[in-house]
Amino acid sequence: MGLLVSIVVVLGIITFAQLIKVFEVTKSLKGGDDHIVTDKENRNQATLMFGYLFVFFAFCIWTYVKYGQFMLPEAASVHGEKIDTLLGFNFLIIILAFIITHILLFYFAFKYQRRVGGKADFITHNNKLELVWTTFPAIVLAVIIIYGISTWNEITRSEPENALTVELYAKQFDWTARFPGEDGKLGEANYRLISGTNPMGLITDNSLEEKLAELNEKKAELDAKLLDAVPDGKIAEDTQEEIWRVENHINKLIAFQKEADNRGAGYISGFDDKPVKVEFHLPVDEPIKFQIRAQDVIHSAYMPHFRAQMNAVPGMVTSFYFTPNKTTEEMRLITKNPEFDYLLYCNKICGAAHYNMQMKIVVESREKYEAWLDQQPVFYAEGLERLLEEELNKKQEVLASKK
Ligand SMILES: [Cu+2]
Repeated sequence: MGLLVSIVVVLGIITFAQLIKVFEVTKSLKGGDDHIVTDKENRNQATLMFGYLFVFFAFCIWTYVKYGQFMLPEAASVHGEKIDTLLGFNFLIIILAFIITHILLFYFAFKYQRRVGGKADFITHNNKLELVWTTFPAIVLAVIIIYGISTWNEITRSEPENALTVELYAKQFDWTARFPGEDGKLGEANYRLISGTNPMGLITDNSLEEKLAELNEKKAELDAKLLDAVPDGKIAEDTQEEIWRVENHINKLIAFQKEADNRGAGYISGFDDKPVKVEFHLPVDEPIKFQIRAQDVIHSAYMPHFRAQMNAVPGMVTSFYFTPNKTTEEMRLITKNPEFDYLLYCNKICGAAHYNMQMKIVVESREKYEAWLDQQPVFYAEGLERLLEEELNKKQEVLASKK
């Protein structure tokens, strides 16, 4: 079928070309020069061009009417209203410039259509024109930029007090949200602690121990391999390098433990942290501080309904604060869509399954939020009590030794 269609298309093109040839040959037989365009033909083209202006504008209005429904609904955060006003202001300027320039463009094409014997003005330079078309856009741009920067500063500079801190952790290809436990504090994290059971690299006393045990085991294996290898051979060389890498890793982890010993407190705030997948909840009308991290490549935490976006960069912690001011239920009424849900997306094309990086966000009352959080399992449940006890014993020992 595809082949048949292509054959028909090719034959059609050949027929059309042959027809044009026949047309040209008959014309040259009749005599007369068809290369001279008459005033009438020019007028027709110019009128069509001006007419196109109205068709084009009508098309623009039609696309807005038809697809305008896919624009984001009203903002669901306090600062979101400021962003929307800023965006509206920019749109106003852009649409005005669009209408004026297009009317001029097509009107001039019509007005200065070619006429037999017509002659163009010869202008090399015009200071007044230069001044107008430099100053005017400069002023408009300055207004846009100053308004934009001041809005951005208003949004990002006012770090709210007593904000609930939530971590958003990105990796190829999913999000994990982490909520603080009873202590209200998120535990520290470091990429050197990342393992199968600790994908976010949380630093807790037990995750340090587990990772150290894993690395020591690996080192023992490598040591044995080195003994078996031919001395000074390629395998020996590679194994030695690997051993140095593992030793370096072990030393870095021991440094973490020493740091804890020096300050006389272990890494305990991470025990009761609650990492959650697929969906997370937020209390309405309370400031939320997001701390954002990435494991592998640059991702971006994008929550369009709250007008929030911040890059997730490996090796650093970025943040964004906002206060959600409409619950999911309220937003369902506003959008008249009973299935409406807030979403967290990844907004950097970070790899093959980038489109999978999505999390549902439920905004609800403080009571419902707390009930939800209570049901989420803590990061290290079994060890929590034991390690807290050990911690207490250690502190007492330290106190006793000081005495
Ligand atoms: Cu991503």
